[in-house]
Amino acid sequence: MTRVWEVSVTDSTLVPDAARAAAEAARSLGLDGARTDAAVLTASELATNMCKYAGGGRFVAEEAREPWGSARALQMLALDHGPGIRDVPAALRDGFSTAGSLGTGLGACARAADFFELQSSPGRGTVAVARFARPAERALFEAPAVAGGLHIPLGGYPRSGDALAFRSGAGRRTVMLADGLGHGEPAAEASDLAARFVLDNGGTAPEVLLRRLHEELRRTRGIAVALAEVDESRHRLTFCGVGNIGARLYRGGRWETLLSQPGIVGAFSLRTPVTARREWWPGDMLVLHSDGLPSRWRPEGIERLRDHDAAVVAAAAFRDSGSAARTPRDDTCVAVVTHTVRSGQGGEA
Ligand SMILES: [Mn+2]
Repeated sequence: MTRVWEVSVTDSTLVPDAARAAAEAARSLGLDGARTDAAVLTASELATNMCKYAGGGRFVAEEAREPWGSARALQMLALDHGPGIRDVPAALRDGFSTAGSLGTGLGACARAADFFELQSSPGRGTVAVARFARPAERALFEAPAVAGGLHIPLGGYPRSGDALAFRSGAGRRTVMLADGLGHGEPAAEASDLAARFVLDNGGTAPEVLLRRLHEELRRTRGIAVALAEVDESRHRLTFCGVGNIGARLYRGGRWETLLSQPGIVGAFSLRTPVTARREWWPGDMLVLHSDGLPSRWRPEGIERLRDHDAAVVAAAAFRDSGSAARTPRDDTCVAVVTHTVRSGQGGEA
């Protein structure tokens, strides 16, 4: 389920690998020839730019779902630790090319994709996210996603042991991030089972989901998991977690760490879930991450990006937590949920 095509684009000879990864991912999602061609063109441009202007970077293709729904799209991510782009709007105009900045072709990427967003922090690097959907579902993916994320499997392995699910039902919106114990196939089986269970059980409260996951996953290795529900009409966020998943809430202008209980879901006995309840207002943001993100990562500063697409925020968090020299020591997954009313659209900012 969480199939990931990752290419470390360290020099221009690897640009075709990124294009091939995009083509394989597009085919596995059932995109038609025209959308596949658009994805391949975009992958080539992004990979070429990373080589030319950032000394290389990481290209990742995976399936992404429409927030809280079931429509699926191809999501491609380019991430580098280069000097960054000072003027992003100018870089997206055709014909723009300056030494030390990104070159031509980004305007073409923005036109080819159903959704395209570039975020650059001078001195830290650049992330770009592009999504490609089936023709009938393109409209569902045109706006920046309010919920999204990314997977980076350990060592370029094609499946992630971490899994992510966003689901709505009965007026509830639930996000789950699961980290299967260890890595490789058995870890992926456990976390994928958890994601499917959450997708099949929309409208279930987090503490109930947690208990039911514990029974569902008995025959697996088990998972660390975080579950959160956002209820925008009641301005309420509910959270419960077991094991090592980072959970950071930006609420009312400051960051708070939401704590999980120790344990493994699916193994031994599960203690009574401890549920945290917080308010949830426009401008608030929740970040969940597996332990592939270094424990020293601090979210401060990421809140400035909360009007961006959720996967762009997740990618920027991953970028800023590491460097070109650092290779994660475990599967990494980062998920971001922002309030539907973005801080720039009124409400409290
Ligand atoms: Mn892990």
